[in-house]
Amino acid sequence: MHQERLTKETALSLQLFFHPFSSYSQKALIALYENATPFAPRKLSPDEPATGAEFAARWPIGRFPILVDGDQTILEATAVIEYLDALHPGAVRFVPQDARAAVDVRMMDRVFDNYVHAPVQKLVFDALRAPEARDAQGVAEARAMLDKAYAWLDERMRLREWAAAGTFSLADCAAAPALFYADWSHRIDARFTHLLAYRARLLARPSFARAVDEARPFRSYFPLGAPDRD
Ligand SMILES: N[C@@H](CCC(=O)N[C@@H](CS)C(=O)NCC(=O)O)C(=O)O
Repeated sequence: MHQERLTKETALSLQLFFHPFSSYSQKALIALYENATPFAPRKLSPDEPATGAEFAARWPIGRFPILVDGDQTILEATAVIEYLDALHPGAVRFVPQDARAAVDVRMMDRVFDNYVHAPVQKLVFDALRAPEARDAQGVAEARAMLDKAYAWLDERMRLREWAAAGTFSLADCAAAPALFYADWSHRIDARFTHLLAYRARLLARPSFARAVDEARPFRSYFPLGAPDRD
């Protein structure tokens, strides 16, 4: 009984500073939802200036999500998931114990962040700029990067259900929002059937489906137009 209360109190010490429509926030939310990990949602919104002020004090770089656990602040969605896996583990483990499998998972997490998520952000941030401040060359480079990433990932996913290690992992938490918004930003060509099927599997995963549903009210914020196919 005492142990149960302690476990609950420890878990409730978790706070996530995030926004539901933010792709990197969704990456962390997937991990929390997978294991039904209790946490206090600290939504960043103009209606919550105190939350914004606390977030700014904790992380001057200003990128979210961040996780707070007691006196620890964990920055970067990958580190948030690694932290949850190590210190608040649940039935779904995000980084395998096996060293080779763990490297594969971390490698694919980097692939999704660097070669899908980053170019998508470039396209989105560029679209939010005033027309005279836009960066045509940077946008063309981001689109070219996505084309290369889609082709590589399509082959990678030809015989795989999940991105790495034969099981749902950190890599899939990274992949889900990255591929979700990638298709909205630079459509994944229909010939990439394995990649599109993987994206559909991610969307069917209850943890990500929940994050997508919670973000629906904010779709009008998407500067490139939010399609209603998802
Ligand atoms: N490398 C960071 C990226 C986080 C990130 O770029 N978050 C976006 C939202 S998806 C953000 O904070 N945007 C606000 C801004 O750029 O001011 C991570 O992995 O968590």
